[in-house]
Amino acid sequence: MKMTFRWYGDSDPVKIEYIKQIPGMKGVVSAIYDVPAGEVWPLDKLLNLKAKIESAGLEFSVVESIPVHEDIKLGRPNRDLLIDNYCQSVRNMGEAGIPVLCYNFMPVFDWTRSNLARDYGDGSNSLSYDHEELSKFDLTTDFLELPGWASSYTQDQLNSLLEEYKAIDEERLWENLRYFLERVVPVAEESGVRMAIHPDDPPWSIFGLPRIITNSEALRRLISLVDSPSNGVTFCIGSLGPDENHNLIESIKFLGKKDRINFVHMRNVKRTGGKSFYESAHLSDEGSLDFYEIVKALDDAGFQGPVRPDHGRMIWGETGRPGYGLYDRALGSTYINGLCEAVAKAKK
Ligand code: DNO
Repeated sequence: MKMTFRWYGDSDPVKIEYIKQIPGMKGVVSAIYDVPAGEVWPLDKLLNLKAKIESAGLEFSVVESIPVHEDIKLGRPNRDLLIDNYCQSVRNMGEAGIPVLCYNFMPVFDWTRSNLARDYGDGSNSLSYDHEELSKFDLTTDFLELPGWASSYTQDQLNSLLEEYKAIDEERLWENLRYFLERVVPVAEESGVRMAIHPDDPPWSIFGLPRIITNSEALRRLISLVDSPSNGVTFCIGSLGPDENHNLIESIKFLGKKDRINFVHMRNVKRTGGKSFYESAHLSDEGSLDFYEIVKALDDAGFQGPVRPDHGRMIWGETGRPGYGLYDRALGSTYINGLCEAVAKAKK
C-alpha cells in the first residue's frame, strides 16, 4: 500500500511540508478547487498543482474529486455536454500523469453528519451522525443549520433541486450512473486513469434522497456496469462501516480478486445503535472496525494502491477543517503503517 494524505492546496491550514514530515508518507490526494462543477479542469492547473506537490518531495497520487454535476445525476438533457467536459478533465489528468480519480454519485449532499465537533470526553472532538437528529431538520426551511453545508446552496436552489429529485428513484439513479460510466470509463482506460467511486456516507438514504453505493451488493453491481479496471471503487471503510451487516472483509476479498479496489480510505467509526455512530480514533480498540483484519485482507488481496488515513479527531488544541486536521490523521497513518509492517513480516 502506498500511504497518502489529503491536502486542500494553499488554503489548507495543514502545510505540505508538514505532510512530508509524517513517516512513510509518499503521496498527496488533492483537487483543483476554483473550477466550477461541470467545467473542464485545465491541464496547466493540474500541472501546477503537481509541480507544487513534487517540489515538496511527494507525488500527486489521487485526484479527489472531480465533482459530478447534479444534471448528470438527474439525467437532464444537457448531461452529454457535461459528460464530455468530464471526459476532457480525465484526459488532462492522464496527460498530467495522475493515476487515480476518486469521485462520488451522491445526490445533493456528499458526506453528512449531525455534529461536526462531538465531545470525545478527553478534551478532543470528532464528527458524529445521529439519524434521528438529522431527520429533525426540515431542509426546505432549516437548511442553513445543517452542519457543514450552509454555503453550498441558497435555500431556493436547494428547494428546486429537492423538487427535481422527487422524480429520481434508486433505479433511475443507477441508470444515470451507468450512462455516465459507459461514456467516461473508456476515456479513463485510454488515459491510464483508474476511477474509484466513493461510497455514500452514511450508507443509506438521507432526507428521502436516493443513495445507491451503500453495501456489498451495490459495489458488485457497480463494477458490473462497465467491465474495466478503470471502473473501480474507493474502499472507504468509515463510510461502509456504519452498516453492521456489511462484511467488509468479504467485500475486500471480492473486489480485490477482480482488481477493482483503486483507492482506500481508512477511518474508524463507533456504532452507537440504530443508524448512529461517531468517528473514533483509528485504533481498532476505539471503534467498531478491526484495522488489523482490514489491512490483512487488503494485503491478502494484493492491494498495492494508494491509501489515506481518513478523518481524524481534533486533538492537542488543533482547530481547522472538521475531520482534516494534521495531528490525528498523522497518528492514523503511522498506525496503519505499523499494521502493514506487522502483516508483511508475519508472512515471512
Ligand atoms: C469525506 C470524503 C468525501 C469524498 C467524496 C469523494 O471526507 O471522503 O467527501 O472526498 O465523497 O467524491
